[in-house]
Amino acid sequence: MKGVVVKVLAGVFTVRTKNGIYECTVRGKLKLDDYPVVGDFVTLEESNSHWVIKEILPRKNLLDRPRIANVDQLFIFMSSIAPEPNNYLIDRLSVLGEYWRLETVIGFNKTDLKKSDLADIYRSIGYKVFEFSLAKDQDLSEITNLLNGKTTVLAGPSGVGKTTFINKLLGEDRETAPVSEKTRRGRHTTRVVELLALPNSGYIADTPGFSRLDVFIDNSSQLADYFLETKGTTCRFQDCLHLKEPGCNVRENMPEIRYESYVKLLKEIEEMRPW
Ligand SMILES: Nc1nc2c(ncn2[C@@H]2O[C@H](COP(=O)(O)OP(=O)(O)OP(=O)(O)O)[C@@H](O)[C@H]2O)c(=O)[nH]1
Ligand SMILES: [Zn+2]
Repeated sequence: MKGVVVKVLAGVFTVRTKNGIYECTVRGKLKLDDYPVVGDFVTLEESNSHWVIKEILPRKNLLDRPRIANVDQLFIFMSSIAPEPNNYLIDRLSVLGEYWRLETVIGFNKTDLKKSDLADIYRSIGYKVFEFSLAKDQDLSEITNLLNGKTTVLAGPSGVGKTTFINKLLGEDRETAPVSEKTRRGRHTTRVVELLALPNSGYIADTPGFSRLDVFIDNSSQLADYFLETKGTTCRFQDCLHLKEPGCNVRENMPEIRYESYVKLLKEIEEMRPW
């Protein structure tokens, strides 16, 4: 039987299959690297009347912190106000999205309170940007269509409305947890990553901590490649970090606030280097 690991907690692997949810263990002693992670496609077999993960199918990708495999899409989730959107956070997340080759979309919630100042900038760069209000009875089908059939990670600061969004998406289709999980803390406080099955098809994961992810690009000259607006632009200078060189066309392709983030990220990466 095949399935997808939707949660890992205390050695119990929750696997969703066509026939329902199974709580599984792994076979014998595995090296830590061989353990299944959330998002893994696995095969199961029954052994002594309980279910065991027999095999992990090849991964398309593996994000770390949080560890989650086979991610298709990154949904950068902000609010236009309360809290104010943090463009530096958007930029580091968008860099991660490019680094992991994820489809990346950006959403600004709470447009009932304020129109987003940043939406047009990210649109001009080439990102798909949504502005919406979860407080209103707004049609979200454009967004839900984009989530269909994919595994999406939701990343954004606290208070922007991620939980409200997920509850709205799942609505009455929200699955109840298996009996043995009834004592778990609510999802609001839970700090483990969990894939939630969407009503049609696809999964979404709220990713606590994802926004804190370090940028782990070890060659600073590559950083600009992860800025979408520089795609297809080759700098006319060799070994250019696009900092001071007059006439650097990579720099010219970045909107000012993106360029500021680029410089800040570059500094962060250089400071992380042990040499
Ligand atoms: N005005 C307004 N308030 C909203 C909207 N969407 C959500 N909220 C409110 O914003 C607050 C935070 O929403 P949550 O869904 O808990 O935010 P979150 O991103 O999950 O935050 P954490 O759980 O801390 O990660 C709640 O009081 C929501 O009712 C909106 O579109 N407009
Ligand atoms: Zn340059």
